[in-house]
Amino acid sequence: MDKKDIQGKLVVVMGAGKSGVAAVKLLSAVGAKPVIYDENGQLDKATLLTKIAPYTCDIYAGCLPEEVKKTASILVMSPGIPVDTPFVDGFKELGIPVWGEIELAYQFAKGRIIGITGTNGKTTTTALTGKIIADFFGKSFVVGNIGDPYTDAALDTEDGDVTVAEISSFQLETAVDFHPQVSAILNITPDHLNRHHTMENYVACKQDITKNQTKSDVCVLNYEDEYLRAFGQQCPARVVWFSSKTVLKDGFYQVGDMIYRAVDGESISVMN
Ligand code: UMA
Repeated sequence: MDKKDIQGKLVVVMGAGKSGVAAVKLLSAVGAKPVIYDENGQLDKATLLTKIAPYTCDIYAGCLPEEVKKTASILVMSPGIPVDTPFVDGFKELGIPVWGEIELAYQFAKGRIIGITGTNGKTTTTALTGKIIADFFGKSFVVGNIGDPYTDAALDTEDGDVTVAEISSFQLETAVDFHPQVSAILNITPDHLNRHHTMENYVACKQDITKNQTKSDVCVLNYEDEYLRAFGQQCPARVVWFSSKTVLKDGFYQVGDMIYRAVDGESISVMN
């Protein structure tokens, strides 16, 4: 999105945690008019204002006035807040786009993205990938569920940069145009079912990291995961498999202490 398209527009940021604070700062920096809404009626507004300094905005705790809702251009959700609620439906019925904080960052970020999801191991994988990218390119941006909101870094990214983003299923629910050039789904086991209701929804959410990818992009998948092995057949991106158990004909696999790369059945050792 071009900054001029959002200048002066009222944006409701829902949630006053890390994501909400970073979203308000980005929106203020690009000239939008953010307001924060949090369902916690006991919210400490004074502390929140110190977190969003040097910017400032209206804060609504416990209730959002109808006139604010009606004049909003976008609703930006924090990841911890469910989206299948009458409150969020109300925005959708008014035709107001509902974005997650990741989508907001993506709209203003530059460069390429590696997006990493999965039930377990994504924080470690994101941190290690960020280190590899920083060693190779001289710098990297490591963001997302790992604890540093993408919106904090988005405006600092430039065309040649690589951002490594840990993306949770909550964040994928509200991604719209978010398009990583490389995605990875490490594994899928039952988790967060109170939020996603069924395993089917949760699996679909994880797979959605590829929804804007094409065959020019790459999706790294775990060959040992039954959901992912099936998804590999219909994945919109070019799949690169990895396995810690199976000697693959194509992909990366581990035998003993060694990691190998196989192409058309020909293997070379990559590293110990
Ligand atoms: N709130 C509401 N209504 C609700 C729930 C919460 O108004 O129904 C308000 C709370 O009062 C609070 C705010 O929302 O003020 C909290 O928002 P949040 O829960 O989205 O928390 P943030 O501090 O913004 O942190 C979020 C992620 N939290 C969750 O996904 C629950 C952090 O992931 C993430 O690091 C951070 O954004 C930066 O992007 C944490 C997490 O537990 C680590 N993630 C889960 C996981 O890893 O399993 C998915």
